[in-house]
Amino acid sequence: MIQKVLIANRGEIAVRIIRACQEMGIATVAVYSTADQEALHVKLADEAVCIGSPLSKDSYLHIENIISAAVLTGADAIHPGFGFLSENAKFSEICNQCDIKFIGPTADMIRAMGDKAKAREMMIKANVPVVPGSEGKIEDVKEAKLTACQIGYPVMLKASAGGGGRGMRIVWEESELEKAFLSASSEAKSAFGDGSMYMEKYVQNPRHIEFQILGDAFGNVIHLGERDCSLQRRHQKVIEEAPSPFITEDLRKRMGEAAIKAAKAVDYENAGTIEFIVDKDGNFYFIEMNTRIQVEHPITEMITGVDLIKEQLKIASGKKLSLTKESIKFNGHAIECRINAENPHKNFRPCAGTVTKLHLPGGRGVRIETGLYQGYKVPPTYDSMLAKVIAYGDTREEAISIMERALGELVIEGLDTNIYFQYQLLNTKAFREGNFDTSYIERNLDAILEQGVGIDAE
Ligand code: MV4
Repeated sequence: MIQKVLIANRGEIAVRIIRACQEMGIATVAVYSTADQEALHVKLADEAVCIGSPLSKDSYLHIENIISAAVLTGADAIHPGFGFLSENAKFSEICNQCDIKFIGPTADMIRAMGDKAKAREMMIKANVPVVPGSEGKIEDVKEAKLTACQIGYPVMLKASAGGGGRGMRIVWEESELEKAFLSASSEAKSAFGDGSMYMEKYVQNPRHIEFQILGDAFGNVIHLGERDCSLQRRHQKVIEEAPSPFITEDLRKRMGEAAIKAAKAVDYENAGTIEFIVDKDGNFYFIEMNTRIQVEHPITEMITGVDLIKEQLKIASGKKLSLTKESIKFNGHAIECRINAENPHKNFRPCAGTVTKLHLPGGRGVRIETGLYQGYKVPPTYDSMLAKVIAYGDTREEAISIMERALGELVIEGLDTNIYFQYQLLNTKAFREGNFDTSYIERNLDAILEQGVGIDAE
């Protein structure tokens, strides 16, 4: 059993993990950079260790410093949260070599799924639908041309080591292919140290639907339904919801089965996410698997009543999943709005500064995940996400009205935020009708920014 967890992260996710540990009677160790001395996670943890200077590479990405902090405090497990070292196979390996349990999948699993071409190959073998494309990696321009010819244009070139939108190129016709292949590959080589590429048919304006899964050390795998993450801007999710307003009960069943098949095929352990894209005709395709807890995990928690962080801790301590397919009941509808320190009217330019005034909403159906408090100084060094507002209602309509009400109560002064932008997005006809895809925000940015609140909703 795990007795003390070091949280190798910061911000709201560090706070979220500390809270789960406290409820389970597990001691907590926060780590922090010198920019985070006053951060909430440092105040809430039982112990805190400074691991370096503000730049992530000198602190939250500094493996030796984090392991030293764990050894020094006698932590027997490390929770990596998301981002930073959460999908770093080397880190997972080193933790376990030091007899510190990494709360997540094995290094081999992280490595396999981190290689997107390999993941795709494994899914093909497991009979999980993937986008038509190359079997594995594409070695050169000649092979790229041949493959594109077979699947037909437009195609998408993707870096095996990429993911989350990095190292991708859309290619509309053969004349563009050579240049795109060479530039994407060299970009990937310098960004990830791996220039290998694969190819898929380009699916235009897809929905992004992901399934939450949990697997234990005994080969049991369950899914906890889907999240619709189609509302994004530049590969940053803006609003997520569960269940998806787009997919039918039949599609949900088939996608859920495919997600379980995917996780079982790789013998997955701990929490993970199977990402699919879904085209306008309802065809779905595996694109990536994320081997971490995700930012948007609370919406799944709201509709299932499952505490995913506690499940991660139980799985990591070798317990059998107590949840079964039959025991998981889906209820109601949850929406998450990410609140960022940014100015939507200045190309979403991020900002830093002191929170001079703060009022967090509450009441029925409202959940807030944040590391903010009044007087806290938001450093300029890290991600701009300040808080997540999660609304839960019996129906999608109720969840939306609870979210609108909650955003109206939320006050964050001293920084630019996207609170009003979220309000405007929530009030678009497309959102109200559940009729949007992954390029909706970029295509309609001006209209969204002009959208009033409440009045033009329908
Ligand atoms: C695609 C695609 C269309 N066709 N693959 C972007 C991030 C990475 N996870 C995969 N992505 C995409 N892959 C094919 N074959 C469109 C996207 C895509 C996207 C996917 C999910 C969520 C938002 C997106 C925004 C733009 C492009």
